[in-house]
Amino acid sequence: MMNGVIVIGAGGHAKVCIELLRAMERQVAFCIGGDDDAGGFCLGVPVLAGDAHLASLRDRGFGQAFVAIGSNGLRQRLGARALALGFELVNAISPRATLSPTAQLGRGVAVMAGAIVNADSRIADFAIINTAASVDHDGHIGEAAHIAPHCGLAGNVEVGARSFLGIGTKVIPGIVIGPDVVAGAGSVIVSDVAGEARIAGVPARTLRKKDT
Ligand code: JB3
Repeated sequence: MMNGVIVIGAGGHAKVCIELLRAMERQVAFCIGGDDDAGGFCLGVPVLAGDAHLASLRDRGFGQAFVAIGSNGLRQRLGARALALGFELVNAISPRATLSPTAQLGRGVAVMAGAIVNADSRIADFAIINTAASVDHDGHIGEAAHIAPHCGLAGNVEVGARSFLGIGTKVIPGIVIGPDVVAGAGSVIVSDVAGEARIAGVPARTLRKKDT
């Protein structure tokens, strides 16, 4: 098997994840950008334009991939596509993150510098625990959810699949946030949140159902 990781995505999030992988002593062989990506390089990694390259790279013997795209829905779809092609999805974990020994991580998970994942938490496939965010004990972060930098989740908080908690969001203990929720920067969430809601404020209030 060719030993370089294939990073899917070639933008700002990919830069961060490439550095996480390098900090884990992993080599990144190629980035795959969108069909209209200009190609070139992403932090020195050659960029191929278009996901059609995934199958040929797999055929050439590359077996490990990481999806580094901030869009939660697209990251989830591309993760499923990579798995279907036979790629193993690795995790990108900063050596400066703090992971409890009882925390369980899925596949294709990113945990950035300064982030903390505490006891008995479960982080599902393709989730992002971004810079200096914290998930406290018994937290459950759903598939392809994104906990943005400096978020603070108290104990027993559940975040649904593909939900996005914007930078600096705080969540009190025991709150359940449904799937496909968007919480604006600095939200303070003190009550459960229905799926697809868009919320913001202190305390956070529903702005409107997420645009369909
Ligand atoms: O907020 C923080 C700390 N980071 C953000 C991150 C989580 O999400 C960051 O600031 C951005 O808001 C976003 O990062 P991302 O996804 O890298 O955004 P951008 O810099 O716009 O790059 C998007 C990348 O996805 C580009 O390289 C596109 O070519 C690529 N892309 C778009 N559609 C795709 C596709 N790549 C593949 N392989 N397939 C696609 O369908």
